[in-house]
Amino acid sequence: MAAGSREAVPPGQYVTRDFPVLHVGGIPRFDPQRWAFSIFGEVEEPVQLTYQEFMALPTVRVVADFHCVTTWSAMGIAWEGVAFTEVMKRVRPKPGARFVMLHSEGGYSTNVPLDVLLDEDVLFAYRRDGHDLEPEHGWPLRLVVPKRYGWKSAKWVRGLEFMLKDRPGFWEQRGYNNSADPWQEERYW
Ligand SMILES: Nc1nc2c(c(=O)[nH]1)N[C@H]1C(S)=C(S)[C@@H](COP(=O)(O)O)O[C@H]1N2
Ligand SMILES: [Mo]
Repeated sequence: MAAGSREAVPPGQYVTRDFPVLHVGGIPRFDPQRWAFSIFGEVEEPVQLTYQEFMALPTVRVVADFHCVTTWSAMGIAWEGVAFTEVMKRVRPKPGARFVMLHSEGGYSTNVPLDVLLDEDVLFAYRRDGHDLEPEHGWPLRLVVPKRYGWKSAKWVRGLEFMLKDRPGFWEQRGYNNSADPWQEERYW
């Protein structure tokens, strides 16, 4: 580390130089012909985007740290993809639909309040540090929510469900904290 540079990590985290792989289950196979991104639940009109349509959306680049609840932090990752706010331009949630469930290939899910997702650093990423995401890191598309622990950053994401009431996702049902702010050490219930 260069003299004078200090990386700020949340309490209880250590900095790792590499980017570990962490998930439950296998790595799904990607078929661009069958892949679709679905927006459903409490919306005025459900939306489906094909892979081509999703890839045609305007792109952003976000540099952010990534904190896993198992205590590793990967610093300064450069993500490229589509801003959550960009996707929101195509959705009309019903009044009061303030919660979102992210759905991934293979049944993984995680819940995040809509106001957290509307942060400008939240994106659907398909590139990292100048190359396409590797299959194990979520190719062809993953969510990235830098201000929450890593389990909210759903890999192989395929859909957004809008909800009137909050509902726990995969890890949230298994004792992980609903809010998951690393700076508050919101790890488990
Ligand atoms: N679909 C899916 N996404 C997932 C997970 C998972 O098990 N399945 N694990 C989460 C957890 S706990 C972390 S820390 C990050 C890890 O991302 P990485 O494997 O790219 O480092 O992915 C998150 N996204
Ligand atoms: Mo994690």
